Amino acid sequence: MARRALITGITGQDGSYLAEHLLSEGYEVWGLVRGQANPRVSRVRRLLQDVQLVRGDLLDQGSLISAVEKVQPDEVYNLGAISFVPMSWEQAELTAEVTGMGVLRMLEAIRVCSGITAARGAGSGQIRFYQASSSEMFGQVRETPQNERTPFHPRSPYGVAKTYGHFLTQNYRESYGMFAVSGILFNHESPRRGAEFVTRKVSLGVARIKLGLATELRLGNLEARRDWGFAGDYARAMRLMLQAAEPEDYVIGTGRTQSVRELVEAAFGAAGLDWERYVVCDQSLHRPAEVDLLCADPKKARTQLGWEPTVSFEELVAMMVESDLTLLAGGGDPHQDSSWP
Ligand code: NAP
Ligand code: G4F
Repeated sequence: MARRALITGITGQDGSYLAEHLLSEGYEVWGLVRGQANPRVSRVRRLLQDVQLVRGDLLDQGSLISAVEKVQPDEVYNLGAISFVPMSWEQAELTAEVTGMGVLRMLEAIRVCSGITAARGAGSGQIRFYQASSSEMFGQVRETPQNERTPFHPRSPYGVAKTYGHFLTQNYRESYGMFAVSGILFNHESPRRGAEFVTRKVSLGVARIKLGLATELRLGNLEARRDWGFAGDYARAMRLMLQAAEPEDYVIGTGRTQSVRELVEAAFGAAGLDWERYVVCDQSLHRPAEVDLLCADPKKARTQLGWEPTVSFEELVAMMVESDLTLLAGGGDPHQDSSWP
């Protein structure tokens, strides 16, 4: 019988790639969607016709219990979150509730629906749980590159909320014997990335300038460094973690790091433009506390899961610029659901 997966965050970038991957692996895939008439659901319906939808919200414990009862999943992937770091300063409490407490509610839904207690434990045939942890937890990094043993020092309310979810996942594994794991994922991008994140902001900015739709691109800190990979590669890693013999946490990244300045140079270069003529540094886009440098050590994932990234930084940037040039040249609107390639 096909394995059944429940994905929270199905309307987001990662939810779409994970759903496609699981469908290709023969899974029956269910996506949790929130809201009375969530406009982003049409994306899922258009792109992922075989995904079944169930209503629920990470803010609502009862809805998660109902969703788990209805779907009876073998695997739950908790990707739902407020994921944009700057928003976590503006709405810190909501971020804590969704990105942090949402993990507790999802784990509790699984525990209650499975009849797990500390005395009885999880046993075999249990629901396997994946938590979308983040390299933002490393924050002000204590060592480079960062691996599974690097201490955390989060620098934003988002990073703090993710750190809570991370330790809680570990705690449910230790307290109840649940197969609960965290993927500590470094930044991953794609043509489906939200327009507010820097890679997509840059690829859209380049496309607008190239097509004569804009004359400048305003950015914040150009010196921050990130380990950027392709989202499709990272979706494969999520599934692999839930197929492992033992529940363990893994760092997922490329092992390379680039500055925002290098990203900008590569993206404008891909369109034959000189970035220095168009980029304007805007102090108001700097963050109250910055994560200066992220660089993964993905050795454990490589040796234990056989996971490797397949798309280089240069290929990723070129893919995003090309996609946005095609989108905007065809009159597409990046904020419309129909824009997803
Ligand atoms: P994304 O595109 O921003 O998607 C976030 C998803 O969370 C959306 O589907 C959103 O659904 C859902 N969501 C928000 N509030 C919710 C709520 N109250 N209840 C249920 N769902 C809710 O993020 P992403 O890039 O795909 O990232 C997926 C996960 O990985 C997130 O947890 C993120 O923090 C984490 N992560 C991402 C990266 C990265 O580089 N992309 C790296 C490390 C970790 P709506 O349509 O309802 O808003
Ligand atoms: O693209 P970003 O907004 O991503 P950030 O903050 O690294 O977070 C992303 O990756 C995390 C994993 O490490 C995820 F957990 C999280 O959910 C999200 O997906 O910013 C990247 C860097 C920052 O240092 C920021 O200061 O780019 C810098 N930056 C410079 N100018 C900018 C801008 N970021 C944005 N969004 N917009 C700018 O104009």
